[in-house]
Amino acid sequence: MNLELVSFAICPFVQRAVITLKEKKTLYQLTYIDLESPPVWFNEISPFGKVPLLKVDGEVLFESAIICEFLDESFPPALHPQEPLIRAKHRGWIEFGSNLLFEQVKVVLAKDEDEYQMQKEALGGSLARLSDNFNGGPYFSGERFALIDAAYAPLFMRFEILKGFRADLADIMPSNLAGWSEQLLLRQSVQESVVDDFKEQFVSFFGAKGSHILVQE
Ligand SMILES: N[C@@H](CCC(=O)N[C@@H](CS)C(=O)NCC(=O)O)C(=O)O
Repeated sequence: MNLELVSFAICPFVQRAVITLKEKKTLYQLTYIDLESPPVWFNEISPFGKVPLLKVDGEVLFESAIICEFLDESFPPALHPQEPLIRAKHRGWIEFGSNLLFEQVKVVLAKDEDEYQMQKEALGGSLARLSDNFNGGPYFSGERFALIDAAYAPLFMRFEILKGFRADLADIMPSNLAGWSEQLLLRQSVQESVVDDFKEQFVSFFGAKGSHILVQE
């Protein structure tokens, strides 16, 4: 199978697919595009105009959750739980994780302190809800790394970077999630899932958009 993942270097949804590919030790090609000025070919094949896309022998898949499930069904080891009820619950919490990523971006994009505090509170509320439903450790469902772990690692990686700019963010990270984050960020597939200068690219991208917390005044 010929796999080509269409990527934007700092996209957390792309990162989920990269982690999954690395867990599977599958060969793939990465094609980076500039999302601010996407090439014509990309707009022609991306139904929502979003990354990631996975080209499979020329066929196009879109949406990170669908891409990750396709990879999981196509290459061993299986990462999604086998039991339908548990798998359905994981799918729900993966979707919750997508929402958390959007809430995290709102924190980053806040233009002033008031907006930052408001968005931080919203993100904190969602993290608290996740925390109440996290009975795992070291990973979401215990000892085995699952697809849901690949879905949450990008959130925690960005959270660590942001904490370097605003230490007060640590206050909204519940301790059980902090332990989960630590485990995920130690994992090889996660560490190798981003470009070497990820932090610089992340800070520069959102800094240019006027991020209150990233731009040193
Ligand atoms: N629901 C999508 C979200 C993907 C997404 O929002 N990608 C962003 C980059 S991180 C994007 O391509 N944005 C371009 C746009 O919205 O025009 C998924 O899970 O794949």
